[in-house]
Amino acid sequence: MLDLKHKIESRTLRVGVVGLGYVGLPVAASLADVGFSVTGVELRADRVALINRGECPIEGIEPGLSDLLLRVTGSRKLQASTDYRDLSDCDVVLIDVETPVASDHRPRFAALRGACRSLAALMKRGVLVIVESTIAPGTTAGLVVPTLERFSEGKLNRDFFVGHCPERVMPGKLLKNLRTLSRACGGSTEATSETMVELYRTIVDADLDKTDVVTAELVKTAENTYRDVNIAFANELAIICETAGADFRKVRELVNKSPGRAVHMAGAGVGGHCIPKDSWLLLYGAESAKTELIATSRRVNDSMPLRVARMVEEGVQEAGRHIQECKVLLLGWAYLENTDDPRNSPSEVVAAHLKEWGAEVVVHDPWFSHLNVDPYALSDGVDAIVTMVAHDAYRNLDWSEFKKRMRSPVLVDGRHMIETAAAKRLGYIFRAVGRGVNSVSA
Ligand code: SAJ
Repeated sequence: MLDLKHKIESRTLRVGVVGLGYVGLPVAASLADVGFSVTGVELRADRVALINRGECPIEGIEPGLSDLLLRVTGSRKLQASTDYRDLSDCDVVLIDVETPVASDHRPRFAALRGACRSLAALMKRGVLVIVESTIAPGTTAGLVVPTLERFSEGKLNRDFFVGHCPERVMPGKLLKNLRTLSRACGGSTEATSETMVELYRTIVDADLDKTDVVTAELVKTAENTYRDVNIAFANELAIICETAGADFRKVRELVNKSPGRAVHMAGAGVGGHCIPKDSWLLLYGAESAKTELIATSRRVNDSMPLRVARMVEEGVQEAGRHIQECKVLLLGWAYLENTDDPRNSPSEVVAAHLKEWGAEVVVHDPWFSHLNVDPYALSDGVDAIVTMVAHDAYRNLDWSEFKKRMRSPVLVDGRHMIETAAAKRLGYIFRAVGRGVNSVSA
């Protein structure tokens, strides 16, 4: 490990990064930018070609990433390849491949296993392999190490070392999060953790916390599980407010005045690439632990899109219609406000339920070019409008204009975008997450 520390100090360390996506590309480019020679291996030849031309294959607005990429590929400090053999001379290899969770809530580690197997066959003696992908607790010991030992015929902490440093990327803030968020540096030995801190110190301004591998595996999955459980509490409180005829937002505001309270925001569901899956990764890694809250929280959050679809069905019934003859407009397709990321979007689930019941569904979203049409024209003849995403662009809509154009005046608010009194004054049949049918607005 001393040798690696010297190479880090002198910037002669050769770094490999497997997987040049949201996680791998920013870290590869950042390490290259501080002077390391970095080889990125990516399965997709088209992405490799783009990157080597200094072009950024990541969609969306990522401040600083395109310029950084142009700089480090121009200086050839970063080179991309499809060939694992280009990693054979690397002293440290970061693994940044996808670790998805399937519909059975169990992780699919095929990409991780494949990366370890390909790397093991050619990695040099003494290499430090650091998994940055989010993994279930126990995956390093149960999958990464055995695969590396088996296909390298080497031994952990003798012929190679491993670490886990979970990523905390967020689309739109890839470089900012990388530089400003703390990282757990879980090493297979104390010296390994120290070396990891030395390496990440070259690109991270925040805390770098030495720890063991299992703790590092728990940190990322637990921090997102914490958020999911808190959102589930907010959603259940909203359901209680609906039946109690109260306004969740007012209850939340007054509860949060109490020290140490921070009730999250109830809504039409929980989407994205992290929160819905990390709870399942945590549970998968702790199968022997008898827990209930975490899985129940997932079910609560996953029930919210159906709850919103049922509000549409109730609303059109009140308007004297059957859902199967209705047309519904969803405002928002992204999983999160002011983003163009549709992964695991609650809107997709609401649309599926409504279509299953025979309704026609039209979608608007200013962040998707093919959905960024005139929302008022889109509302001609619809029977219900649903606010699914709290995009800033939806803050100043003309609800009276919508009402004029609709066939039936049903409005369902999934993200606290309209006051109850205003909706009723305009003559809407109104439903909202967290607000009873007769509740008074906050
Ligand atoms: N949501 C709610 N109520 C809330 C908060 C979120 O319903 O109070 C919903 C959102 O609408 C969205 C989903 O949950 O559909 C996820 O929202 P998010 O704000 O958690 O955004 P993510 O999925 O991008 O979460 C990421 C996570 N960061 C990483 O995994 C590195 C999370 O840990 C961060 O807290 C979050 O970004 C953030 O706010 O930065």
